[in-house]
Amino acid sequence: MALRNHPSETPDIAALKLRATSLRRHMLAMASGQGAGYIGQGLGMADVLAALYFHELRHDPGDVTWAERDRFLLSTGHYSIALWAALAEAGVLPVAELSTYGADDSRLDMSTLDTTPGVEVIGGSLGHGLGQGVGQALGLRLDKSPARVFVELSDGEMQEGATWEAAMSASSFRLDNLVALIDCNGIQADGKVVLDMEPVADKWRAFGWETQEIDGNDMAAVVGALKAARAAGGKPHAIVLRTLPGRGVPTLETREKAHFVRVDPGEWNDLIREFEKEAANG
Ligand SMILES: Cc1ncc(C[n+]2csc(CCOP(=O)(O)OP(=O)(O)O)c2C)c(N)n1
Repeated sequence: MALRNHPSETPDIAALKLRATSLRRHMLAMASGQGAGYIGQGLGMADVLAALYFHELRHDPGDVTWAERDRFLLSTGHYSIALWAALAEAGVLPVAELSTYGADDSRLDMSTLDTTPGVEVIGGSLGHGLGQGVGQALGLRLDKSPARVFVELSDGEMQEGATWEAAMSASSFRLDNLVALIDCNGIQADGKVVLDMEPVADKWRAFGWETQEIDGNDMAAVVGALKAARAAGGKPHAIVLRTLPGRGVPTLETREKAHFVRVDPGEWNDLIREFEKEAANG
């Protein structure tokens, strides 16, 4: 069993940042190839995905059904562009296949399909990831498995009752093998998050979760929070991630509508040039 990742006490932050840059590069190539994509969110979550797939998760890219693997559940299916980039970078999917993103018959849909290797749940209908994560965490505990479950969910999904039913269950069942990664990017479709969810961290604490709140685009902070979430203690862990949609591409960082980006072919080239300039400056 060749395990690519084992969380070490001395993570290589510089190498993880380079992975995040690589994920962003893959995402821009995918979206420009298709002419459109849910890229704002993906760019915002690139640092977290890099930290997970290249540091925190115990997984085997050569055997995505390994029973003891840590599970990563992407609750927001439309963030699939970020997952495809991470799975390809990790060696689960061929990098060449990324160019099929969003095309008819592609395995790399604009929303997740559970037939694609490395996908744990379908996330097209929002608000169900955390409940599925609770079920998986319970099942793994019953099996006495060391595997942990990481569920990504969005600020928009916190407006769905099912999320809080799951949150209540997780603390009631004392699921300390469960980590919620809450992407607070401040947008919900083509506007700001509709309902005021603040104070987000206090809500999770009130539901019995061990809660941290960090800058989700600060690699050292992400790795540190994931490390802290390894502690058992009878409570599920929530990490509230403040991320910037479009992170790494200034025009997208300041774009009012960053949910679904469709621009002209020439403009994609401009965005890629901007990204490479930023990436070169570190
Ligand atoms: C149950 C459900 N309702 C509505 C939608 C349609 N929908 C797709 S993405 C989206 C925006 C959700 O906002 P958020 O989850 O915060 O994601 P972001 O805006 O950051 O992409 C909506 C409403 C859906 N996929 N599932």
